[in-house]
Amino acid sequence: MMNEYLNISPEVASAISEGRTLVALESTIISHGMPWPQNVETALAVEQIVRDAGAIPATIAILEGKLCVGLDDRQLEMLGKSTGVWKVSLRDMPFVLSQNLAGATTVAATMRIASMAGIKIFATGGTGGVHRDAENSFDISADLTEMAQTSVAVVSAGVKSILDIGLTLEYLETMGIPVVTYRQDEFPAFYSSNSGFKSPLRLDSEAEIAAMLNAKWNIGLNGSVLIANPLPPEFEVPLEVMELQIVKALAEAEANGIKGKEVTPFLLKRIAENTSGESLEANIALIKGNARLAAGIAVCL
Ligand code: PSU
Ligand code: MN
Repeated sequence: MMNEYLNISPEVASAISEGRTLVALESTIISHGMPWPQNVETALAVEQIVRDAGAIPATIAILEGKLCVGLDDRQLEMLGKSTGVWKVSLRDMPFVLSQNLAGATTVAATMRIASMAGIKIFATGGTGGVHRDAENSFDISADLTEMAQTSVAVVSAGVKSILDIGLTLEYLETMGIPVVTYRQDEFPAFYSSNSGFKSPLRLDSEAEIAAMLNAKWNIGLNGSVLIANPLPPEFEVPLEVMELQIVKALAEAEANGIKGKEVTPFLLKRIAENTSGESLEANIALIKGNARLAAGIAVCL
Protein backbone atom coordinates (compact mmCIF):
# COMPACT_ATOMS: atom_id res chain seq x y z
CA MET A 1 0.00 0.00 0.00
CA MET A 2 1.35 3.38 -1.04
CA ASN A 3 1.17 6.29 1.39
CA GLU A 4 -1.96 8.42 0.91
CA TYR A 5 0.13 11.54 0.28
CA LEU A 6 1.99 10.00 -2.65
CA ASN A 7 0.95 10.87 -6.17
CA ILE A 8 2.68 8.64 -8.69
CA SER A 9 2.61 9.77 -12.35
CA PRO A 10 1.20 7.37 -14.97
CA GLU A 11 4.66 6.74 -16.48
CA VAL A 12 6.21 5.96 -13.09
CA ALA A 13 3.22 3.87 -12.00
CA SER A 14 3.45 1.64 -15.06
CA ALA A 15 7.23 1.34 -14.60
CA ILE A 16 6.63 0.17 -11.02
CA SER A 17 4.00 -2.37 -12.02
CA GLU A 18 6.21 -3.71 -14.83
CA GLY A 19 9.19 -3.93 -12.46
CA ARG A 20 11.23 -1.52 -14.56
CA THR A 21 14.23 0.41 -13.28
CA LEU A 22 13.62 3.90 -11.90
CA VAL A 23 15.92 6.84 -11.21
CA ALA A 24 14.77 9.67 -8.92
CA LEU A 25 15.60 13.31 -9.76
CA GLU A 26 15.29 16.38 -7.53
CA SER A 27 13.54 19.69 -8.18
CA THR A 28 15.40 22.23 -6.01
CA ILE A 29 18.02 22.32 -8.72
CA ILE A 30 15.22 23.41 -11.12
CA SER A 31 13.60 26.08 -8.93
CA HIS A 32 16.59 27.33 -6.96
CA GLY A 33 19.76 25.94 -8.54
CA MET A 34 19.62 27.23 -12.12
CA PRO A 35 18.04 30.15 -14.00
CA TRP A 36 15.14 29.92 -16.43
CA PRO A 37 15.11 28.61 -19.17
CA GLN A 38 18.24 26.46 -18.71
CA ASN A 39 16.66 24.88 -15.62
CA VAL A 40 13.70 23.37 -17.47
CA GLU A 41 15.72 22.52 -20.60
CA THR A 42 18.17 20.65 -18.37
CA ALA A 43 15.42 18.88 -16.41
CA LEU A 44 13.89 17.60 -19.65
CA ALA A 45 17.27 16.62 -21.12
CA VAL A 46 18.18 14.75 -17.94
CA GLU A 47 14.92 12.79 -18.04
CA GLN A 48 15.66 11.83 -21.64
CA ILE A 49 19.19 10.69 -20.72
CA VAL A 50 17.71 8.37 -18.09
CA ARG A 51 15.26 6.91 -20.64
CA ASP A 52 18.02 6.43 -23.24
CA ALA A 53 20.02 4.51 -20.63
CA GLY A 54 17.15 2.06 -20.13
CA ALA A 55 15.50 3.43 -16.97
CA ILE A 56 12.47 5.60 -16.17
CA PRO A 57 12.98 9.07 -14.64
CA ALA A 58 10.97 10.12 -11.59
CA THR A 59 11.38 13.84 -10.94
CA ILE A 60 10.05 14.64 -7.48
CA ALA A 61 8.32 17.74 -6.04
CA ILE A 62 5.48 18.68 -3.66
CA LEU A 63 2.41 20.07 -5.42
CA GLU A 64 -1.20 20.57 -4.33
CA GLY A 65 -0.85 18.65 -1.10
CA LYS A 66 0.83 15.62 -2.68
CA LEU A 67 4.32 14.14 -2.78
CA CYS A 68 4.58 13.92 -6.58
CA VAL A 69 6.78 11.22 -8.08
CA GLY A 70 7.08 11.86 -11.83
CA LEU A 71 6.15 15.28 -13.21
CA ASP A 72 4.64 16.33 -16.53
CA ASP A 73 6.06 19.12 -18.72
CA ARG A 74 3.57 21.66 -17.37
CA GLN A 75 4.61 20.95 -13.78
CA LEU A 76 8.32 21.16 -14.67
CA GLU A 77 7.71 24.47 -16.40
CA MET A 78 5.88 25.87 -13.37
CA LEU A 79 8.73 24.80 -11.07
CA GLY A 80 11.25 26.46 -13.38
CA LYS A 81 9.36 29.70 -13.99
CA SER A 82 7.39 30.63 -10.94
CA THR A 83 9.08 32.62 -8.20
CA GLY A 84 7.03 31.47 -5.21
CA VAL A 85 8.21 27.86 -5.11
CA TRP A 86 9.43 26.73 -1.68
CA LYS A 87 12.80 25.09 -1.22
CA VAL A 88 11.71 22.02 0.74
CA SER A 89 14.07 20.08 2.94
CA LEU A 90 12.80 17.52 5.46
CA ARG A 91 11.70 20.05 8.07
CA ASP A 92 9.58 21.94 5.50
CA MET A 93 7.67 18.91 4.17
CA PRO A 94 4.71 18.86 6.61
CA PHE A 95 4.08 22.61 6.26
CA VAL A 96 4.26 22.75 2.47
CA LEU A 97 2.11 19.61 2.14
CA SER A 98 -0.61 20.68 4.55
CA GLN A 99 -0.73 24.24 3.21
CA ASN A 100 -1.02 23.01 -0.41
CA LEU A 101 2.02 25.05 -1.43
CA ALA A 102 4.33 24.39 -4.38
CA GLY A 103 7.62 22.95 -3.19
CA ALA A 104 10.87 21.98 -4.90
CA THR A 105 12.56 19.17 -3.01
CA THR A 106 16.21 19.14 -1.92
CA VAL A 107 18.38 16.05 -1.89
CA ALA A 108 17.13 15.16 1.61
CA ALA A 109 13.42 15.50 0.83
CA THR A 110 13.76 13.88 -2.60
CA MET A 111 15.52 10.86 -1.07
CA ARG A 112 12.78 10.41 1.50
CA ILE A 113 9.99 10.58 -1.09
CA ALA A 114 11.89 8.31 -3.50
CA SER A 115 12.25 5.78 -0.72
CA MET A 116 8.51 5.91 0.01
CA ALA A 117 7.93 5.05 -3.66
CA GLY A 118 10.46 2.19 -3.58
CA ILE A 119 13.12 3.92 -5.73
CA LYS A 120 16.74 3.02 -4.84
CA ILE A 121 18.85 5.40 -6.97
CA PHE A 122 18.83 9.17 -7.22
CA ALA A 123 20.83 11.53 -9.45
CA THR A 124 21.52 15.13 -8.47
CA GLY A 125 24.10 17.80 -9.24
CA GLY A 126 25.76 18.12 -5.87
CA THR A 127 24.60 17.25 -2.39
CA GLY A 128 24.63 19.68 0.49
CA GLY A 129 27.26 19.31 3.19
CA VAL A 130 29.11 21.02 6.00
CA HIS A 131 29.46 24.71 5.19
CA ARG A 132 32.69 26.64 5.55
CA ASP A 133 32.64 28.34 8.95
CA ALA A 134 30.16 25.73 10.24
CA GLU A 135 31.86 25.94 13.64
CA ASN A 136 30.23 29.39 13.92
CA SER A 137 27.09 29.08 11.78
CA PHE A 138 26.21 25.44 12.61
CA ASP A 139 25.18 25.21 8.93
CA ILE A 140 25.24 21.51 8.08
CA SER A 141 22.86 20.35 5.36
CA ALA A 142 20.06 17.96 6.30
CA ASP A 143 21.15 16.08 3.16
CA LEU A 144 23.85 14.47 5.32
CA THR A 145 21.60 13.29 8.15
CA GLU A 146 19.11 11.99 5.61
CA MET A 147 21.85 10.05 3.82
CA ALA A 148 22.67 8.42 7.15
CA GLN A 149 19.21 6.88 7.46
CA THR A 150 17.48 6.51 4.09
CA SER A 151 18.50 3.69 1.77
CA VAL A 152 18.64 5.53 -1.54
CA ALA A 153 22.00 5.83 -3.30
CA VAL A 154 22.97 9.33 -4.42
CA VAL A 155 24.99 10.08 -7.56
CA SER A 156 26.56 13.53 -7.27
CA ALA A 157 29.58 15.35 -8.73
CA GLY A 158 31.15 15.36 -5.28
CA VAL A 159 30.38 18.39 -3.16
CA LYS A 160 30.79 22.02 -4.10
CA SER A 161 33.76 23.90 -2.79
CA ILE A 162 31.34 26.52 -1.40
CA LEU A 163 31.30 23.87 1.36
CA ASP A 164 34.11 22.64 3.56
CA ILE A 165 34.94 19.46 1.65
CA GLY A 166 37.23 18.05 4.35
CA LEU A 167 34.64 18.48 7.11
CA THR A 168 31.92 17.07 4.85
CA LEU A 169 33.98 13.91 4.24
CA GLU A 170 34.57 13.56 7.99
CA TYR A 171 30.86 13.93 8.68
CA LEU A 172 30.03 11.27 6.07
CA GLU A 173 32.52 8.93 7.74
CA THR A 174 30.99 9.52 11.18
CA MET A 175 27.52 8.80 9.80
CA GLY A 176 28.66 5.54 8.21
CA ILE A 177 28.01 6.70 4.66
CA PRO A 178 30.36 5.09 2.13
CA VAL A 179 31.82 7.55 -0.40
CA VAL A 180 32.94 6.02 -3.67
CA THR A 181 34.37 7.95 -6.61
CA TYR A 182 33.85 6.65 -10.11
CA ARG A 183 37.03 5.99 -12.07
CA GLN A 184 39.47 8.26 -10.21
CA ASP A 185 41.35 8.39 -6.90
CA GLU A 186 40.53 11.98 -6.00
CA PHE A 187 37.15 13.11 -4.71
CA PRO A 188 35.66 15.66 -7.17
CA ALA A 189 34.58 19.21 -6.27
CA PHE A 190 31.49 19.69 -8.43
CA TYR A 191 32.70 22.33 -10.97
CA SER A 192 36.17 20.76 -10.92
CA SER A 193 37.15 17.11 -11.20
CA ASN A 194 39.74 17.50 -8.43
CA SER A 195 39.36 18.77 -4.86
CA GLY A 196 42.68 18.14 -3.16
CA PHE A 197 41.03 15.34 -1.14
CA LYS A 198 41.55 11.64 -1.79
CA SER A 199 38.31 9.73 -2.22
CA PRO A 200 37.74 7.21 0.58
CA LEU A 201 36.84 4.56 -2.05
CA ARG A 202 37.12 4.12 -5.80
CA LEU A 203 35.27 1.82 -8.23
CA ASP A 204 35.61 1.68 -11.99
CA SER A 205 32.39 0.03 -13.19
CA GLU A 206 28.65 0.46 -12.75
CA ALA A 207 28.29 -3.25 -11.97
CA GLU A 208 30.78 -3.02 -9.08
CA ILE A 209 28.94 -0.02 -7.63
CA ALA A 210 25.64 -1.91 -7.90
CA ALA A 211 27.24 -4.90 -6.15
CA MET A 212 28.43 -2.65 -3.35
CA LEU A 213 24.92 -1.21 -2.88
CA ASN A 214 23.48 -4.73 -2.73
CA ALA A 215 26.10 -5.73 -0.18
CA LYS A 216 25.33 -2.73 2.03
CA TRP A 217 21.58 -3.15 2.00
CA ASN A 218 21.57 -6.94 2.13
CA ILE A 219 23.48 -6.96 5.42
CA GLY A 220 20.95 -4.55 6.91
CA LEU A 221 23.05 -1.39 6.83
CA ASN A 222 20.51 1.33 6.22
CA GLY A 223 21.36 4.61 4.58
CA SER A 224 22.88 5.94 1.41
CA VAL A 225 26.07 5.56 -0.54
CA LEU A 226 27.49 8.75 -2.01
CA ILE A 227 28.66 7.99 -5.53
CA ALA A 228 30.90 10.82 -6.71
CA ASN A 229 31.11 11.26 -10.46
CA PRO A 230 33.72 13.73 -11.76
CA LEU A 231 32.38 15.95 -14.55
CA PRO A 232 33.78 15.56 -18.09
CA PRO A 233 37.15 17.44 -18.28
CA GLU A 234 36.08 19.64 -21.21
CA PHE A 235 33.44 21.28 -19.00
CA GLU A 236 35.38 21.70 -15.80
CA VAL A 237 36.35 25.02 -14.28
CA PRO A 238 39.80 24.81 -12.63
CA LEU A 239 39.75 24.62 -8.84
CA GLU A 240 41.86 27.82 -8.44
CA VAL A 241 39.48 29.79 -10.66
CA MET A 242 36.47 28.53 -8.72
CA GLU A 243 38.09 29.30 -5.37
CA LEU A 244 38.34 33.00 -6.26
CA GLN A 245 34.69 33.03 -7.30
CA ILE A 246 33.61 31.24 -4.15
CA VAL A 247 35.47 33.58 -1.83
CA LYS A 248 33.84 36.50 -3.66
CA ALA A 249 30.34 35.00 -3.48
CA LEU A 250 30.76 34.11 0.21
CA ALA A 251 31.74 37.72 0.94
CA GLU A 252 28.64 38.92 -0.95
CA ALA A 253 26.45 36.55 1.06
CA GLU A 254 27.95 37.85 4.28
CA ALA A 255 27.50 41.49 3.21
CA ASN A 256 23.85 40.82 2.31
CA GLY A 257 23.10 38.98 5.56
CA ILE A 258 22.16 35.77 3.72
CA LYS A 259 21.51 32.94 6.19
CA GLY A 260 20.06 29.45 6.50
CA LYS A 261 18.32 27.88 3.53
CA GLU A 262 18.97 30.95 1.34
CA VAL A 263 22.75 30.44 1.43
CA THR A 264 23.16 27.70 -1.19
CA PRO A 265 20.78 29.25 -3.80
CA PHE A 266 22.38 32.67 -3.30
CA LEU A 267 25.92 31.38 -3.79
CA LEU A 268 25.01 29.34 -6.88
CA LYS A 269 23.29 32.32 -8.46
CA ARG A 270 26.14 34.76 -7.77
CA ILE A 271 28.77 32.29 -8.97
CA ALA A 272 26.84 31.71 -12.23
CA GLU A 273 26.48 35.47 -12.78
CA ASN A 274 30.09 36.26 -11.87
CA THR A 275 31.49 33.58 -14.20
CA SER A 276 29.23 34.74 -17.08
CA GLY A 277 27.61 31.37 -17.24
CA GLU A 278 30.78 29.24 -17.29
CA SER A 279 29.83 27.61 -13.99
CA LEU A 280 26.29 27.07 -15.29
CA GLU A 281 27.67 25.16 -18.32
CA ALA A 282 29.65 22.97 -15.93
CA ASN A 283 26.58 22.49 -13.73
CA ILE A 284 24.47 21.35 -16.70
CA ALA A 285 27.17 18.98 -17.97
CA LEU A 286 27.72 17.35 -14.60
CA ILE A 287 24.05 16.72 -13.86
CA LYS A 288 23.68 15.04 -17.25
CA GLY A 289 26.69 12.86 -16.52
CA ASN A 290 25.29 11.96 -13.11
CA ALA A 291 21.93 10.95 -14.58
CA ARG A 292 23.68 8.69 -17.10
CA LEU A 293 25.75 6.99 -14.39
CA ALA A 294 22.77 6.63 -12.03
CA ALA A 295 20.72 4.95 -14.74
CA GLY A 296 23.62 2.63 -15.57
CA ILE A 297 23.98 1.56 -11.93
CA ALA A 298 20.23 1.21 -11.50
CA VAL A 299 20.02 -1.10 -14.49
CA CYS A 300 22.76 -3.31 -12.92
CA LEU A 301 21.02 -3.44 -9.50
N1 PSU B 1 23.79 21.66 -5.38
C1 PSU B 1 23.61 22.23 -6.60
N2 PSU B 1 22.44 22.77 -6.91
C2 PSU B 1 21.44 22.76 -6.02
C3 PSU B 1 21.62 22.13 -4.76
C4 PSU B 1 22.82 21.61 -4.48
O1 PSU B 1 24.50 22.25 -7.41
O2 PSU B 1 20.38 23.28 -6.34
C5 PSU B 1 20.48 22.01 -3.80
C6 PSU B 1 20.16 20.55 -3.56
O3 PSU B 1 18.76 20.40 -3.66
C7 PSU B 1 20.63 20.31 -2.15
C8 PSU B 1 20.42 21.67 -1.55
O4 PSU B 1 19.90 19.31 -1.49
O5 PSU B 1 20.81 22.57 -2.55
C9 PSU B 1 21.21 21.85 -0.28
O6 PSU B 1 20.73 22.98 0.36
P1 PSU B 1 21.21 23.27 1.87
O7 PSU B 1 22.66 23.55 1.73
O8 PSU B 1 20.39 24.47 2.26
O9 PSU B 1 20.89 22.04 2.65
MN1 MN C 1 21.99 24.89 5.41
